[in-house]
Amino acid sequence: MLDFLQELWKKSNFAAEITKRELKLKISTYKTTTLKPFDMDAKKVLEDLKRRFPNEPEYHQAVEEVLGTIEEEYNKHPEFDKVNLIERLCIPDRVYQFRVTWMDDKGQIQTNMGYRIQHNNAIGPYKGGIRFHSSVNLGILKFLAFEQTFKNSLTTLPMGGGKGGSDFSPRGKSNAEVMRFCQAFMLELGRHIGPDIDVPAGDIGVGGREVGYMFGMYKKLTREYSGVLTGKGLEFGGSLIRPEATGYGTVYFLRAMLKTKGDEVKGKKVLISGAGNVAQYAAEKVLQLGGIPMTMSDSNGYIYDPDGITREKLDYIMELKNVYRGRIKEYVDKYPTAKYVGDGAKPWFEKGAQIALPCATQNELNEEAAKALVANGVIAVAEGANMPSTPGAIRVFQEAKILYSPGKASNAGGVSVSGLEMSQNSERLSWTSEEVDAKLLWIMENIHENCVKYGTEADGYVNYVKGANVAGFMKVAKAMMAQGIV
Ligand code: NDP
Ligand code: 2IT
Repeated sequence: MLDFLQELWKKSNFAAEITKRELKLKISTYKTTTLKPFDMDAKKVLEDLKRRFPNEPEYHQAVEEVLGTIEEEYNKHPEFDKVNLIERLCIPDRVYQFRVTWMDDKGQIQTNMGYRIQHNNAIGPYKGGIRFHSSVNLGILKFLAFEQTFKNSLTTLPMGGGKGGSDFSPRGKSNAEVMRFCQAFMLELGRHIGPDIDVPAGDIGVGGREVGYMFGMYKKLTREYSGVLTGKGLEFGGSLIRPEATGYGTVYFLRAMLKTKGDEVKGKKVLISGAGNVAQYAAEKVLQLGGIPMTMSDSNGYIYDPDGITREKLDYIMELKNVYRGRIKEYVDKYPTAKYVGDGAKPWFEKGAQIALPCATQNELNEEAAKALVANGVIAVAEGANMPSTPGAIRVFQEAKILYSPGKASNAGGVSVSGLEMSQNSERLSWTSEEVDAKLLWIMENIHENCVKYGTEADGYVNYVKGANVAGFMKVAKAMMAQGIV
């Protein structure tokens, strides 16, 4: 008995010794890093995420951009770190991953991967698009779901963040193949979503056609008619202005940025990338405001029209892309004074423009391209796509102190009108285009105001990245604090 007690005493002393040593180590670490207990160390959080989730570079990139700009604000709130809020915000609530099996037109069985990331639902049901593109993987969707959480928070509407998709590419597939794929995808996804749980919508490769097929299958599976998806057709619960919303919203945001300099869109030449949903309606709004779109692109290359892309020419592009599902290079067959540059070239090196609107995909505008834009006299860059500028490019824009807005602020118009579609579905009413457009404009100007509020630096330069991240973060953080550790 005595032996046993002696042993226990030794052990407890030994344990105390270890604790003392750990404590000393902790104190010396705090001394060297000047961190207080309950301060977030952004570098360490990022290193941990990289170790736990390797091979997801886009996810790391998106997290790094946010942590770098919210660290100061976060550390003013010791209560956040006490409950490890930062890891709970960076790591998705839940990830679904599944195989999608479908039959092609030749009767062969194809398999693709399907995913849905439910990132955070502190302020509303998970909400975010579905992407169908051959490049889709888990890391890309995790970056998009993470970004979506902050973007949705900025909109003022009650929506959490999510994203999903598949490495299936609708390009070159028949309508019947696309339909069979969408049905097979929904067969799996359907059990994880719902109008008050998770509400998907479109993104790259997913437009009205795909949303319609997925909605049809969800309805069949659940025997329920609900607003489970947004971006639906007007005949079955879709909202007016949803197709236009992302592009229009981007240009409303651009206009608000230019206004801070006493400037306007009128008369400005604009380089646009992409030729899909966002790019088309960004070009339309630029034209309406008296600007001149000069370029559009797809993943094979871009067209440059020295005479500008007029309304008539944009109508041709819309028909080419939306009806015939053609390629942008066909533009020069119709308008031979324009040029086409292939081999995946980007439009950023063209001279003579004052504005750039990247509206295609992530990391499509690198440091070299940013330097060319600044050198060629571009005064404003508004992102229509998600994370199109690389970190090096963002540095170039901010060091040159030109107007630059990150996608989570300037492309939030799309998800905003999705939120308005959810409201209309809930009240079983449809609003007019004028009503929806006015609300969209108000939301975009409100996001701009918040960016100015949280992002204005000592010399008056507005760091829109910081503004958007801090404003988006604070709302989600406060909601998470109020809801306890769940
Ligand atoms: P679409 O599928 O309608 O159009 C995408 C366009 O970008 C196409 O021209 C496509 O060319 C091009 N593109 C896609 N991938 C690449 C690539 N890897 N390299 C170069 N070009 C590429 O998609 P959206 O217009 O809807 O989306 C564009 C961007 O906007 C995405 O970043 C998306 O996340 C973002 N976004 C979309 C919203 C929406 O409501 N739709 C809302 C907010 C943001 P190709 O035909 O060759 O693939
Ligand atoms: O990136 C985005 O904000 C979208 N693809 C739109 C999401 C939505 O739910 O409308």
